[in-house]
Amino acid sequence: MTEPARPLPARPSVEFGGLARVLVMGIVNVTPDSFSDGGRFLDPAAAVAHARRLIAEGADILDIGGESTRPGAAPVDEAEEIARVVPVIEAVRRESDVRLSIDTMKPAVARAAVAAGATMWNDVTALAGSPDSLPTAADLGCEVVLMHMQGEPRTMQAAPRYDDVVAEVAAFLAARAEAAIAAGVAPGKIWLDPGLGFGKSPEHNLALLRNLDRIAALGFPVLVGMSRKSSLAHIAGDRSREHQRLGGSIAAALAAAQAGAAAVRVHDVAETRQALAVAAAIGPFQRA
Ligand code: HH2
Repeated sequence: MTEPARPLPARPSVEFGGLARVLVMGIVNVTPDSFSDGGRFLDPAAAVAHARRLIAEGADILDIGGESTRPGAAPVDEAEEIARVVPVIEAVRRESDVRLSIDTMKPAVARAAVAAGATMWNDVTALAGSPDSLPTAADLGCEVVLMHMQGEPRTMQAAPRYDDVVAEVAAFLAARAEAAIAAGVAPGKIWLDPGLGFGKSPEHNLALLRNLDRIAALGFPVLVGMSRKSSLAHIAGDRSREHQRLGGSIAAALAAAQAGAAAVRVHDVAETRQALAVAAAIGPFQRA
């Protein structure tokens, strides 16, 4: 006999034992060339429809980007990047109060995005991309994600090298948090991100995931993004394409949550939320 269909709660709770829920940041790439979904959401209407879908799937934050950071990606000029992201941010803001993050290296783009309704600046250069980045972040008063990258997007995957990847990434992030605070960013607005895949081999990414507690111990919420990245195929020893890496992406998200991440940055929101909910129900995450 089949059970009668019961409506599921729109957003299954994963709060167990008073532990904070791991937030899910959904990715909206308004680009022609992002590594896994480039070109799919370059049209603003398609990007807004995608944002709507991720919100319905339970995204806590949307990360909207107008420039790909994949190895070898072509740089985008400021006006073009603003023209890509601002209409999408405005349209989403008009219909939802979901938290919006702008994924950009450029202070002028961050400023335009915040004016349009974003409240978080996700910067893969950790506010070191321009001399204006730190003062702009302080002036905007928004949350900031400081991410570690070795090298620059064009060449970062050529030959990443560290003596001790975990210690070096942690020291860099601590120094950038200090620089942000010295520039006037409120400590409570700062997030850190180890930057998986940004000048990191698969082994470097694994070491960072295994030792994420050392980054969480710096005292700021940690964001982790491993979704669909090529390391997953290397680690699994398969030839999967980006959209075939959901299993690996979820495994990495669960490991990050277990190690104390405050949020995971993912393409597949519904599936990640489901995995986090089930894992948390089985055994609460050990939180730092
Ligand atoms: N990864 C990407 C882009 N931005 N930001 C943070 N904080 N952490 C990450 O791991 C991260 C990021 C790469 O993913 P995606 O946006 O899908 O690709 P692309 O840069 O090609 O647009």
